[in-house]
Amino acid sequence: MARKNQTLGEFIIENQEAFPYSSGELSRLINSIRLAAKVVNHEVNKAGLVDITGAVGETNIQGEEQQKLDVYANEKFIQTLTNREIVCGIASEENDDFITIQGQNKDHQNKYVLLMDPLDGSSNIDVNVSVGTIFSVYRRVTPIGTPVTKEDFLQPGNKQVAAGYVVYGTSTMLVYTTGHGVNGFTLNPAIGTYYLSHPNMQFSETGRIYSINEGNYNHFPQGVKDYIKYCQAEEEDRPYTSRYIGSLVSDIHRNMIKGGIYIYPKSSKSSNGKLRLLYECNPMAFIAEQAGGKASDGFQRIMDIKPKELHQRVPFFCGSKKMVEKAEEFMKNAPE
Ligand code: AHM
Ligand code: MG
Repeated sequence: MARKNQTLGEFIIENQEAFPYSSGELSRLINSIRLAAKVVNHEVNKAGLVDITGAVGETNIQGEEQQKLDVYANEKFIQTLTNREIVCGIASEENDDFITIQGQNKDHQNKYVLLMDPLDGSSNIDVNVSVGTIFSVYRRVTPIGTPVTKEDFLQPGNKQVAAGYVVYGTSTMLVYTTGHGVNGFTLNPAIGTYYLSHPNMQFSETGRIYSINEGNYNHFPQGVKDYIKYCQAEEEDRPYTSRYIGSLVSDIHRNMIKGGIYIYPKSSKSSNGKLRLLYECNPMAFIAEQAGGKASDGFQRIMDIKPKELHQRVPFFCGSKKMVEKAEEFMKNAPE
């Protein structure tokens, strides 16, 4: 039972019982993510001190080379998970190929793979706008005891066993699901503890916010243009409000709390949109569905798409169920 103000540590232990066959690996995995997220959070919060700590490429006062934060976050997550021997492989938006983790005894005994976008929206850091980490966990499909293969990573989203995000915002929050609803934990930075602040998060069935980069309007498919016009029309509960941070985690997080839709469609400039199926869309889709929302590529369920490559991109419509369904209706009706 989720209780408000429970710490994340307490929550993980209590909820481990929800997995009767669990060996505790998944709990340890979430624990490691929470640890890495704290370290990254500390660094993200220092980003504004660039004149003091040194800019990217410079050497700081401790003689360390200053790194770009997305590279730093990537290394921290990989390091934390590798050292704890929890996963057998990691695929990251920052790396061309997946990483195999054989374990101390070189016996490939771990059963989960992790896919992540270590620091999404990182172009926002320079202007002090929220960024996030997105992660997704699958059980490997190849036999335990052998090295992971690409097949372990190229699973459809409906096979995810856990997914979540960390938003480094006005406060830092870890939001995740293991398929039993969505819970959000807020970090108390003074003592480094996450507390359950948002139990059982839910997308309202419909909402009044639409989030899309309208600067690309002229390049959008007709169905998306029509849906935008629908959002702007003077009717009962419309026009809707337009809100676009340009940081996926923050845009989805806000829409989940307030009710809304996020769209990154394909365009005449990018035939599959911008977002990555494995690192961004599938984990957000799992969270959205677990919160009563919906995620689609405009025509079909995101989590049913069989991935062909690690860095595959896909159009993304995600949010309050009725709003996504409405957008799909416009997509279906507009001949291309
Ligand atoms: P990134 O992975 O390179 O950071 O790009 C992903 C980000 C998302 O967070 C955001 O929703 C989107 O790109 C914004 O793109 P655009 O500036 O084209 O609207
Ligand atoms: Mg990204």
